[in-house]
Amino acid sequence: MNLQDFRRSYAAAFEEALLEEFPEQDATSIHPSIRYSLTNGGKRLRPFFILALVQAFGGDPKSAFSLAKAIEYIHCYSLIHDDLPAMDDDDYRRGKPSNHKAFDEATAILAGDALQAKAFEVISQDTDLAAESRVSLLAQLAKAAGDQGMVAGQMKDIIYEGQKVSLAQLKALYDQKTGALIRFSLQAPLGLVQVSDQTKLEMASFAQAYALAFQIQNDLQEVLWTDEERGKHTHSDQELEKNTYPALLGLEAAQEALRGEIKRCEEILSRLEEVMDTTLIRDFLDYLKV
Ligand code: GRG
Repeated sequence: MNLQDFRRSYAAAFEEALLEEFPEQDATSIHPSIRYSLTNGGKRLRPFFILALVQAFGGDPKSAFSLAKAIEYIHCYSLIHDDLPAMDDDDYRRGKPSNHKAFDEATAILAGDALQAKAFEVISQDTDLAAESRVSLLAQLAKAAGDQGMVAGQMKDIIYEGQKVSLAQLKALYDQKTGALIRFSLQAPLGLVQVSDQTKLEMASFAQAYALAFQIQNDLQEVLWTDEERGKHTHSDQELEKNTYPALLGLEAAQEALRGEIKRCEEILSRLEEVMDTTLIRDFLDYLKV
């Protein structure tokens, strides 16, 4: 089965599950703001990595729904907060007004807060998972999202504005800001299926390469794509004097770096072919095209 067919077979059930935690309610509820950001066109990259990996290792993707929901809630919260005036100050996200523009700043802050809390709630309450699994997943998610992961990366991103950083510093920032959640999506589900330590190591390397490629691609799109293609105002990284791959290395070297990470991903998947069906995961490389 290819990724398109796999996504088609789980999309409706997953979307329903994602929204069921936030039923439509009266005007005093935070739910309309949360539903707005959950339904405005995200690719669902991270949750489908989780579902596809479980499938690839012979498990039932539905058994990982709570994990997949949790990572999308954290991702959605991070984008809502990232767009706020105090952060990247973006008026548009996915071609539509960002949450604080469609609602207001206080509501956007609360929507992000509630999404983050819900991520931990859904995992902790999934009684189909063993108690030890839940505790382990909660700890891994907290680490990926918090002061050692995504938040640490976001902090570095803010601190480095207007400063020239080294490539090593930029890589470390990306590994936390974008990498932590992607690495979680590719590593945490391995705890739900039977895999060897060697496979875990290979998947960790794949996750690292994929996450870096994903961020370099994002940097390149910022330079090469129009506002329409990106669904938001472009060139904001340059305006904010942010450090990016093209800013540090130049356009061609940044494109070369992206190709290098994609090649690394392909090589790892070739090695993994012996222990898993790599078809679905290989299809995720299509998202890395600029
Ligand atoms: C506010 C604590 C806090 C963190 C924000 C991830 C992040 C940290 C900010 C996003 C900045 C950004 C645009 C990074 C580039 C890579 C990235 C995360 C892109 C968006 O992810 P996609 O493409 O989003 O998976 P969709 O819209 O498909 O859900």
